[in-house]
Amino acid sequence: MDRILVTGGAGFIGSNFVHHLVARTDARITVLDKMTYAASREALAALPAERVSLVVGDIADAAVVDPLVAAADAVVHFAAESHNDNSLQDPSPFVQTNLVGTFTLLEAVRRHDVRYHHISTDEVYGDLELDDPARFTEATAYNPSSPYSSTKAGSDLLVRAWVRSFGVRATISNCSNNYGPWQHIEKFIPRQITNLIDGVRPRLYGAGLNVRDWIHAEDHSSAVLRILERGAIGETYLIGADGERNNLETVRLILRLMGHDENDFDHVNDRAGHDLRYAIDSTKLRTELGWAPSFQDFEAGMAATIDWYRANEAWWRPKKDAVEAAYLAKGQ
Ligand code: NAD
Ligand code: TDX
Repeated sequence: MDRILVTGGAGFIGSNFVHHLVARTDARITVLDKMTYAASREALAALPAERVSLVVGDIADAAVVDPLVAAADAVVHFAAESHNDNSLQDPSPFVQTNLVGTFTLLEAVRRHDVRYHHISTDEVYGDLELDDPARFTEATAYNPSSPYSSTKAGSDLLVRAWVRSFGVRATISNCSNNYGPWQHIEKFIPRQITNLIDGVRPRLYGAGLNVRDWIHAEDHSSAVLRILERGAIGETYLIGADGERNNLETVRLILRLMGHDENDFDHVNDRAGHDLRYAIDSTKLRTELGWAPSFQDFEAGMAATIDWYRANEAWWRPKKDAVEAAYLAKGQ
């Protein structure tokens, strides 16, 4: 695979994956990104121009997508509207990008017989009870809760249909919650870190007992590359690093690492339809493809992430007021 098209490569995880490809392969990479509010050119700025080029365009625009797919050996599809809270305010761009955009890419890879990897989320499986010992596996039934997760679930089902009906050479991965550098400050962990830098108390939805299964974005990238290189066509792989903890524990860890009392946070309005718990069983990926995560010390990963947000205030500062104003208007 000499030429790889990465959609959403200017976003949080997509940009991490582009860095990963540059470091671990000889591929030339084209990023196709609409440069929405969630994208950053800065995340790609350090990369060599002879290896990485950026095309600004919409994955739902077939005229843009078709020649880029025709020129690629593989497509890795990260582009999405990615934030649950935004999907509750206005589902429309989620339907357009996550469903129509994926459909547009699938039609192009079908036309040109190009290998395709589809990035998805564990949220397609809905949620688990807090006291349920089970974790999600590749056999868990789809049961999404939000406009975001239902459009991601729909996009996965389109991929499965294009594999079965048209013989598209695709794989799918469903990953748990990512953290690390370049994550938009609308998301839970960077929102609390940047609040504390601003002297504002962290804000926990509801009681804070909801469990998320955290993985470092770098481990997500290494798993995706492994699946791209060795995954079996038509298969789904769950990606997770055994990182379950509830939001209350995560907020307390951030407070402690940033030198505050662990109780210096506020409970705010809960999210509508808030999923209780996500948990990934990644046995298939580990045993069949020999993948293992590198970042297993969540506290060390969090400390490095805090350092990164402290050092990169110029990147997030211009976004902060608008993000907080939108949350405060909802009592969050
Ligand atoms: P992000 O919001 O940080 O980045 C999304 C990128 O997609 C942005 O650069 C944006 O400009 C681009 N984009 C949006 N609409 C587009 C369009 N119509 N055409 C072209 N580009 C468009 O998201 P992220 O957190 O990096 O997530 C990337 C992918 O990983 C998504 O598919 C998401 O569902 C999936 N995922 C995310 C997580 C997580 O914890 N963040 C976990 C599992 C899976
Ligand atoms: O201020 C907050 N306070 C709070 O308690 C915010 C922004 C969130 N939360 C809670 C809600 C969730 O239980 O923290 C948890 C994590 O919230 P998000 O960062 O919004 O992530 P989540 O909704 O779990 O979805 C994420 O993981 C799966 C990504 O945004 C998705 O793109 C991915 O598919």
